[in-house]
Amino acid sequence: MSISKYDYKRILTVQDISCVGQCSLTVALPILSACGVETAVIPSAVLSTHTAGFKGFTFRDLTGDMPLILEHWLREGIKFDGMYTGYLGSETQIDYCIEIAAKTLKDGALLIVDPAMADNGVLYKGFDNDFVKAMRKLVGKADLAVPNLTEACFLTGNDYRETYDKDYIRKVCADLLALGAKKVVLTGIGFEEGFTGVFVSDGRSEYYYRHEKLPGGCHGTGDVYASAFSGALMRGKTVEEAAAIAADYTVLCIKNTMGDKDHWYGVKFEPVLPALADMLK
Ligand code: PXL
Repeated sequence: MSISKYDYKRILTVQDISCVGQCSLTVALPILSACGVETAVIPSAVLSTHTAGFKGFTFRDLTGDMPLILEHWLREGIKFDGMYTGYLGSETQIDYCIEIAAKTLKDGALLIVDPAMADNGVLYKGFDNDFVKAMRKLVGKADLAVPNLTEACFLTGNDYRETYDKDYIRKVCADLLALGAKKVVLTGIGFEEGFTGVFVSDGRSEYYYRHEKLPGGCHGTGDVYASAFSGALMRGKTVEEAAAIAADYTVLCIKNTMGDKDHWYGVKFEPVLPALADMLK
């Protein structure tokens, strides 16, 4: 096998570890590694499982470790080419993420924010309006904000709709950009029966990538998408290319999981990781 040479980048991802459930760090770390990107992590909390469907999960908050980790990294002069934030557990963690980004990102590095906090019109268990308000600040610092439509509506105060036209989506994007985000990658946006897609806008230009809509929702697809998107960006793909690659990979993951009733808690993303690596060649 030949050794492939490319611009090798280091990304930091900050999110929880759900020990079982195929989401957050147990998805981000393998996907970013498969993309060929050095990945550093800050686990913001450790849960026995994710919170969407399991009962009685444990939750160990690691907020107190975040400033200590940052202090050590500053002493070591550790810097990153990118930072990707996912599910965070509190307003304080959001503030630490803003500080970590300000102090550890190299010039020109990208801050990618997935405001993982809601889906299907409702906030996940444990989140409230104060958290949404704090998340607006982090989204405002993002080079790339990667929300689904529910998250985008909570962030901007727009009514969540199941059906809509392009002008509604343009308004939601404009309101996200008004928070300060430089570019928005809105996931799960469908204008036609049987299709969904990704809508990308920076207020000057827009791009829409349509893909198959598969029946039934799968938990964890937002984390799969944001991880693959971040990995593809770190591999030098354009935002539009990365948005499309991440969509194609997420569809593959869902197809690989559909029909397995025992696997309701996440997507079987591992068997199709080689396809993601191929898309980045
Ligand atoms: O997939 C997002 C996610 C991440 N981490 C935890 C969650 C969820 C969604 O419910 O509960 C702990």
